[in-house]
Amino acid sequence: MTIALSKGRIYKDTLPLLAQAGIEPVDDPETSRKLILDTNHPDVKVVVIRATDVPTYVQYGAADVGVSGKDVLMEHGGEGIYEPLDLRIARCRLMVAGHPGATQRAGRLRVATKFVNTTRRYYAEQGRQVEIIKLYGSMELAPLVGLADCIVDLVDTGNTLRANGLEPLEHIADISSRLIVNKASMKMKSARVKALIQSMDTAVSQAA
Ligand code: PRT
Ligand code: MG
Repeated sequence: MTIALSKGRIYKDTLPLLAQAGIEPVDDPETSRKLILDTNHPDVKVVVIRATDVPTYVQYGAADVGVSGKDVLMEHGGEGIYEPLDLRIARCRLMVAGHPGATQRAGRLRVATKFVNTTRRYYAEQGRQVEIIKLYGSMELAPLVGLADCIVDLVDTGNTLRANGLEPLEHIADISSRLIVNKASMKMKSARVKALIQSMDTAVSQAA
């Protein structure tokens, strides 16, 4: 069984949940350059990849399971993937943010974001015409330099927005990380995958 994780907060917060399922990686991705980590089980490997790539690995069965933020799953679309468990980790909110009143002005809003699909869907539901500008990071800069009226980004403490004179304006979705499973693996490796889901579910309840 192969498990796809991303470095950083998801890896850190998933580790205790995997440990409860008896799975412990042998190497530390923060210090090792290995992309495939061995675990205490010879037949369980962990691949460490970019957060946005996790659903793709699971969709194509390159990993049987993975852990992915709901923001990333919404953007990916979820094709070929089951999402059986909310792990309740790496929680934050997806929000529209900008200078106070930024979204009030008439006409077509310019919105900078890396969440292009989700943003398009959000404004389509609102019936509002927007121009979406795709960025890959540092979205907070866009309203400061006049690149966009507002941004769609993840907000946790709000410190990043505040430090740049911006405010959260509209709530789009509550975000947490999900256990995701390849649809074929759910059938072909049913016993192993279901045992993992069960153990992690118990660990999540205990953490709550
Ligand atoms: O960093 P990289 O480009 O490799 O990928 P990534 O940014 O997708 O990965 P990572 O590890 O940064 O985030 C992984 C997942 O963590 C995201 O997909 C979210 O589901 C979740 N998560 C939870 C967050 C945050 N909280 C968060 N605060 N992801 C990012 N942030 C960023 C946010 O984009 C903003 O820049 O933190 C800043 C805001 O934080 P506050 O506390 O200042 O509001
Ligand atoms: Mg990041």
